Amino acid sequence: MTNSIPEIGAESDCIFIIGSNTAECHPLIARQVIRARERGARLIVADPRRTEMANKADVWLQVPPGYNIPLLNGMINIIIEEKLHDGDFIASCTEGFEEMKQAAAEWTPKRVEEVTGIPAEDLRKAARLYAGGKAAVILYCMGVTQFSFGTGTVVSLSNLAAITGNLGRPGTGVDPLRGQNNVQGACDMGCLPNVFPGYLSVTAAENRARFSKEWGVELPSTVGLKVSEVPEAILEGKIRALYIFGENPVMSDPDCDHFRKSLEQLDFLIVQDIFLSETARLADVVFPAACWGEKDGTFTSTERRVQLVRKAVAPPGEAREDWWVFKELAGKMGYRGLDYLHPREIWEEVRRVVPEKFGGICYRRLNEQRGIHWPCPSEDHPGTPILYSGGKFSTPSGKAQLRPVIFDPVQVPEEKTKAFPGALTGSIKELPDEDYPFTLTTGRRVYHYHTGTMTRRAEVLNTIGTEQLIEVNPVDAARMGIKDGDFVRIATRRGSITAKAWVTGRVPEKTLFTSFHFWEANVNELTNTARDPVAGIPEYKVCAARLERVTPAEAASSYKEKMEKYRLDLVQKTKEELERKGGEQR
Ligand SMILES: Nc1nc2c(c(=O)[nH]1)N[C@H]1C(S)=C(S)[C@@H](COP(=O)(O)OP(=O)(O)OC[C@H]3O[C@@H](n4cnc5c(=O)[nH]c(N)nc54)[C@H](O)[C@@H]3O)O[C@H]1N2
Ligand SMILES: Nc1nc2c(c(=O)[nH]1)N[C@H]1C(S)=C(S)[C@@H](COP(=O)(O)OP(=O)(O)OC[C@H]3O[C@@H](n4cnc5c(=O)[nH]c(N)nc54)[C@H](O)[C@@H]3O)O[C@H]1N2
Ligand SMILES: [Mo]
Repeated sequence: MTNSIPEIGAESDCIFIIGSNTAECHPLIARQVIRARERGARLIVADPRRTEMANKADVWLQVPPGYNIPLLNGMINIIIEEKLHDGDFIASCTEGFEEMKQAAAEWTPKRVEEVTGIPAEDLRKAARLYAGGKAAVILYCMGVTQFSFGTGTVVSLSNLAAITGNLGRPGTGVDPLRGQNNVQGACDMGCLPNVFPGYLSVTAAENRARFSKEWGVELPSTVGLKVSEVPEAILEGKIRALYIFGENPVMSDPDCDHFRKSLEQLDFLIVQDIFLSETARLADVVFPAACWGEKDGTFTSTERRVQLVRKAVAPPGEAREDWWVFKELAGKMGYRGLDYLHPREIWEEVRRVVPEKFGGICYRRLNEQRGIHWPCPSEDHPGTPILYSGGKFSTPSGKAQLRPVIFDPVQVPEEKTKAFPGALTGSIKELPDEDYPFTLTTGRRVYHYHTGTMTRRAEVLNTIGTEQLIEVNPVDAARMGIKDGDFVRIATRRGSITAKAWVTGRVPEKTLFTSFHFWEANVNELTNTARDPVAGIPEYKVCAARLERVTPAEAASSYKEKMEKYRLDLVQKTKEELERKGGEQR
């Protein structure tokens, strides 16, 4: 996030939520939005589904899955045309305005309405509200990024914020709501294929020298693979062994059957997890890990705030802290550089090697206050809740780079890419057709977390969010004779799943929504592996699907099939148990 969470509740007078089901996925941030509303702040929501936040909005833009770029270019266009932009900020703090403006110009309100169905008046209202705010903030999440053109859409958002001067001040900003408790920290520490800790590129010799000096080894100068590139690399024989920790890709990766098949080709698979996940079941070696309440260390939240976590209970059985497992394994392979005694020593190394970001964040201060926002270069520095203060950016020129973003649902014509050489482009990789007439979009429910390894073990959550549901619009349901609670099958070019229909106006016509929380009906058997060329993120949020009603008997046979696929060991165990019991009786 460019700005901090409390600013939303205290300072923002316009909040634009796009592609985020904030109430279900970031309930504490949703509270800030509600606080702001109580102060009179205005709310714009762009989401294909009528989410809780959409219900509370001044304007709800019901964008069809995949059409964010026309919507954003449309808003930019209106703002410039109605002279609502911040000319001073554009002149002194940005570069590339003219080209960006020309690329957006084709998306007149009328054209946006024709292509997306969003009423031109609603788009105008949204543009005026956003540009009219003194401090307007954008909150975005996976409904922006999980497309083969996610990077382009994020660039559109930063274009929108920059032309209205909504950066570098309290209550403004572009805030990606990060997902996991420590995904920000993992990225900060270099759990990415192209950077060392502190986002220092691996391709720059001076960066390699900095880390080599500390670690005493030569470091590779080439960028590694992104998660989404791993299955192909395995199938091509480029990867023979894989070490997975804190991830359950057999359930969470797109077209997961494909992922699973690739794992079978490995010579060796290690999985380190706190539970025996669907992926861990396929491993040669499983390292049981300690969970968050069982270890010391730091987590960095979505607002770049480094916080201490403290061990409350001892890990059960043979479970060990992740860092300890890495240390032991490195030791067995002859490297002693990870021989720390406590996570504090690891953090001290981070401070020493990347002082420009973390130098001033020490355990003493973290103990005294509730976290510090990086960058924080020295112990007398208060931390940085707001990035880009005074309109100064971290680019070589110090100015925000505005970039043209062009979109066509089918394919961006060549003359357009030629006309805008620096442009980011987007098109949807799988549009509905005769065979697959629905648009399928996927995501989360409030009761469960991702692949359910943790939340499906929590009794209370399991009694509320008991089963997979497929959201179907009442008009489609009536046409197809589907009643609420009937069993339905969704099929795409990659596979099929069966679950109960939830007939609801939350989803638009011809659109289906469901989650990846349930192995017995895992939507990732259906999703598309097309991915963003820059970020590598897959197009989880849109693919073409077919829907049909099925009988309870067909649903039961589908359940059995998935049981055998994901829980083969359990099936085997039950069989053995039955045989043993049978034997005892005899
Ligand atoms: N309860 C719960 N909370 C969670 C998680 C969880 O599993 N369960 N996971 C955490 C993680 S890691 C993450 S990344 C976040 C994800 O948080 P979110 O991104 O908020 O959640 P999603 O359900 O993936 O999708 C958000 C919304 O995107 C919308 N959407 C789909 N297509 C489009 C589109 O083209 N345009 C727009 N504007 N919207 C679109 C969907 O209708 C949906 O409402 O949640 C975090 N919080
Ligand atoms: N269709 C569809 N698919 C999606 C998405 C979507 O919106 N739609 N969203 C994507 C997104 S944003 C995300 S973040 C991914 C999430 O995908 P995953 O990260 O694969 O899903 P999780 O279920 O969170 O898996 C985390 C694993 O870590 C384990 N774990 C928890 N704590 C610890 C620990 O301290 N140490 C270790 N070693 N293990 C631990 C848990 O038991 C669990 O098995 O899914 C992606 N997949
Ligand atoms: Mo995520």
